[in-house]
Amino acid sequence: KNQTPRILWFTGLSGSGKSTIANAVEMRLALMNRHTFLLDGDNIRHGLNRDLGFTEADRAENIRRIGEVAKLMADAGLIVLTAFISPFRAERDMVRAMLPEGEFIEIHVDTPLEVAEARDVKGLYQKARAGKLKNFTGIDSPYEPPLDPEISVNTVEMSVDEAAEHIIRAILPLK
Ligand code: GGZ
Repeated sequence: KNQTPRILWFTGLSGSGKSTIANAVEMRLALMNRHTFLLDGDNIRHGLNRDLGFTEADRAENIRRIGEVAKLMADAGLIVLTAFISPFRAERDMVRAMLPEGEFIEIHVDTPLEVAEARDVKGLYQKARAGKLKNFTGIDSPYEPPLDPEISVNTVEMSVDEAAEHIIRAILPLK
């Protein structure tokens, strides 16, 4: 496949490992002298999208804005990595449609709900099960897994480093 990756779009459940793996991929790209930028909850949901919550409409708007920002950064010459749950196919496909064929790389961080919930690094699943956190993805808000992602990583079988290596190999050669 002749790909020129511009946006590496990570999607998966809360606690699936999106940010961790995206960081590991970004580090490898930096070692290859690529200019990158990682968009994640820390720099988007606390800033540009601080007005948005977790209703379906707000999540859709969250992803729409992230897509527009990622496109601008890609146009500026960066390889953009995004790490958001991005639970809906429609919004992921909308971003895909903004770029020429082969420039949008959808990466499914395929961690089963049971595994993410068992890890529960931030205790959010416990809160969601207790009804203290509403509209939680996988509990009482939907996640639509990609049907045909460019890349899928199984975090049960792969370590963070193995997943990052797998992703780098899949996007080579970089132009
Ligand atoms: C899902 C939530 C929720 C609800 C707060 N549902 O594990 P985290 O903490 O660090 O990642 C989750 C993050 C999800 O934000 P995104 O912008 O990636 O979501 S989306 O793409 O659906 O718009 C979680 C935290 O925010 N969080 N409430 N109700 N995750």
